Amino acid sequence: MSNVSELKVPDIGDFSDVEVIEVLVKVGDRIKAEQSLVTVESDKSSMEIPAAAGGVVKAVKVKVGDKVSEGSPLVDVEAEGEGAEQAPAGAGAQQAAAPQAAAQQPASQQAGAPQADAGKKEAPAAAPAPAPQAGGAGGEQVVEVPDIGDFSDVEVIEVLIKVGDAVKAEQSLVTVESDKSSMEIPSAAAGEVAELLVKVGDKVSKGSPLVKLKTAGGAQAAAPAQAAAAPAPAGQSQAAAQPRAAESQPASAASEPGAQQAERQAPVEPVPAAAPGAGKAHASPSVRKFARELGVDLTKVPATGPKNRITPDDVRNYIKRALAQPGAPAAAPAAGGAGLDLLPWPKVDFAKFGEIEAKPLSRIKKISGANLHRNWVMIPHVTNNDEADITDLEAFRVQLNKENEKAGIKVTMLAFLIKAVVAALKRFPEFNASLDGDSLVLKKYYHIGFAADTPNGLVVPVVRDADRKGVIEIARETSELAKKARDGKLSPSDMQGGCFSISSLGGIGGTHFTPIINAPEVAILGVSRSAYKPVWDGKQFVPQLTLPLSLSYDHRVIDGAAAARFNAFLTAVLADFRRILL
Ligand code: CAO
Repeated sequence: MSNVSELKVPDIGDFSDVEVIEVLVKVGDRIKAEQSLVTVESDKSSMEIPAAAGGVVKAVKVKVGDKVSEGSPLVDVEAEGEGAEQAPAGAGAQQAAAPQAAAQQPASQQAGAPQADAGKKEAPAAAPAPAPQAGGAGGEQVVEVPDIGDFSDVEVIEVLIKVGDAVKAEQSLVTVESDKSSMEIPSAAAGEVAELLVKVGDKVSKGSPLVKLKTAGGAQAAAPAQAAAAPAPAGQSQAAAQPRAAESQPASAASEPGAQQAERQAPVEPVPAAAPGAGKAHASPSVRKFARELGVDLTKVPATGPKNRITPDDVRNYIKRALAQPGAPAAAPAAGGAGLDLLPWPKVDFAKFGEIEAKPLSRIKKISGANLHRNWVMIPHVTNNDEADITDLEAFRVQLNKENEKAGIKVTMLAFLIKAVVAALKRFPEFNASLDGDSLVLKKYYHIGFAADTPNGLVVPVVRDADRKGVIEIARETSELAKKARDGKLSPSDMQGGCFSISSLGGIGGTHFTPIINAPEVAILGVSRSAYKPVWDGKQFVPQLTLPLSLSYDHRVIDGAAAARFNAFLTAVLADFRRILL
């Protein structure tokens, strides 16, 4: 008899709302109890979540980029016959419990709790066992591995500091790794590194000494220049050893969606956290983060570390090699002549000419700016301008809105444009594609992004599966997403997976403009303000409501003729929406 159970994320302490970086099973897979289902990662650790029961995977309920917490559904499995496996802990499949201690504890530890069972234990001495020896006058302090539950005898895979470094409280000292997860151990105190007490390959457990620090007065006496690394107050020093739940993203995600997006996912980010196969690369969280910041796909980086692990140097060397290749955008002129041998940016003392105010760029602006810059420099853009006759469509839209007034849903031109773009993408599939080296990845799904102007900068929420939605549903969704964008509440998944973007400035003004392609997409449609124009119909001038369309395309992928055809098709659909049915 068929017996399908839902396997969920088990109790993993405070380690909540963490991102899925890899899904390790697919529908049809035959899995065993304890087999890893997904890998999750916070900024300081990663872990695999094991199955509580074995069977055949019937449905996978998460995807890369999703955030999960305890109780989040992961997969449905169908138990097979009498031999159906259960987790040793006997947990029902519904509870998906009992991940191996080695996998579970570090997560909860990382998440702010050496209290692996947060709430059950008192916040234990996450601080190193010996109380800081440093008094007000300073001294030396040995920082040890705090209580990290059953996560014992684990290998040090990275030492992140060296003798002489000024270390801040909470700064990561080493990365340790078990067979299922890795985590960084933070310092309980601030000071100068006097001696390293571990090296790569050592096994450590709770209480293992990691580093000897010169703290406070001692450090100052020895090296006054290090004063900036002021030791944390005692209370803070205690807290320091508690890896922090707060560092798992939700708070900042909520407040800085664009920045998150830019860091973690396309289109405004270089390499999604979900880069295909990235999770399969063997690397510590800090190396993953480093790679993400630089837009490096870890699956392409040759590993030289122990057990085939990717080290920070492997990432650096990969980038150096990539830059040295002929044609690399940032290659130095000497390395092949492809570099931009530009004059330095002009430095002007503006205050000499009048009153000024320096205002730092928002985080979203800084990150999206860097992405826009890369896209502008790396993609050979061409923009094809056209005009669509939307006289009838606008009349229809106004009529629809009158009819639906009570329902409170405003049908926007943007919603019609999304629908029309989907029809055009179906007709011209190379526009629904991304370049991957020498191949073109053609997408069979239709997720359309739209640029939204927010007080903090530009973000690009995505309407998923727009081909399967009607205009009214799309209008509702774009209005919800635009509101979330303005409120700074977009989640990373709201901005992922876009195939093609629309930038509509129609509500504001302008005649035409050159939108910048949202890499790795290959085209973007800019829409300006519609206006009545006199158009000759063969006998007379008639008024026509005309919508300016500016299609920027990646000329490496799309020829000028194809772009003109795409725009012509789009204008035909907008002029007579019945064409969408053809
Ligand atoms: N021509 C003329 N009027 C237009 C129009 C067009 N192409 N598109 C919209 N309008 C009008 C609408 O009819 C509406 O007027 P009423 O308030 O009188 O009904 C008004 O403009 C506002 O339109 P809307 O509520 O339908 O919003 P929208 O769909 O135009 O835009 C959104 C939504 C999220 C795209 C918009 O708020 C936004 O952020 N636009 C800026 C995008 C941007 O910054 N792009 C540049 C990126 S590159 O730097």
